Amino acid sequence: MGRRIVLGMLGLGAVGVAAGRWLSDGVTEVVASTAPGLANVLPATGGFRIYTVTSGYPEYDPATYRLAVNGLVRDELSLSLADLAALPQTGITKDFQCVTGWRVANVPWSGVLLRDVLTAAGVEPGGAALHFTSFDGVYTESLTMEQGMAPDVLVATSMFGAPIQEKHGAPVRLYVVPMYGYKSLKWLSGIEVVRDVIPGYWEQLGYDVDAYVGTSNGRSDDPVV
Ligand SMILES: Nc1nc2c(c(=O)[nH]1)N[C@H]1C(S)=C(S)[C@@H](COP(=O)(O)O)O[C@H]1N2
Ligand SMILES: [Mo]
Repeated sequence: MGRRIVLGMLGLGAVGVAAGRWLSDGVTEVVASTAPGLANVLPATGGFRIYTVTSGYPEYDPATYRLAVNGLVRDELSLSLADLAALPQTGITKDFQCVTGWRVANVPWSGVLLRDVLTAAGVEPGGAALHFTSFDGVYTESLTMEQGMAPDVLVATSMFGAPIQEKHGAPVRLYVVPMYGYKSLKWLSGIEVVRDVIPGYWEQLGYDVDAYVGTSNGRSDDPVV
């Protein structure tokens, strides 16, 4: 996957790092703050800003990548990329909106609906919420089960007709259509079915757990649905 210098591995957390350097595709300024979207800002591409709270993109091997689905489920799953590709594929073209204000219109995504993954695992009684983890080792997210079972929440493997790029969360990220971008966790490695919502990374720092575009976080953006 190429060598990466990941500052996070040197023990530099995201919040609290005033500035750093990240060396990969050229030298890039990395800044940090406590706003979801102004964490570590790498160069903008196609209207997107690239965010990571760990000062780089975590490495993975496509051959050994697995998405773990566990917790209150009938069958724990460990899904390879081939397993994900074998599940029903769904395409969704919608806007991507960050709570800090930027929006990219009409982004084509595809992958497996989260509800299809959950159905394959079989949610047990009492499984009322979802806890998502990233193999960056830091970022987390949450949804209620009802939110996660909606027909516009994608375990995305493709974006703009191509495999998701590393900077956008390769090989697998969430895309939660109706919510601000911080819900769309990158570098997805785990989906745990739990009883109660566990607030995610930015939510522990004060952002709304229910992150609907247009009604949350004191913003009034046009909804993307
Ligand atoms: N693992 C991880 N996922 C993340 C983030 C992050 O810092 N780390 N940032 C979130 C935020 S605030 C936004 S707006 C989107 C940005 O997606 P992009 O980096 O592909 O543009 O990713 C979200 N998912
Ligand atoms: Mo964001």
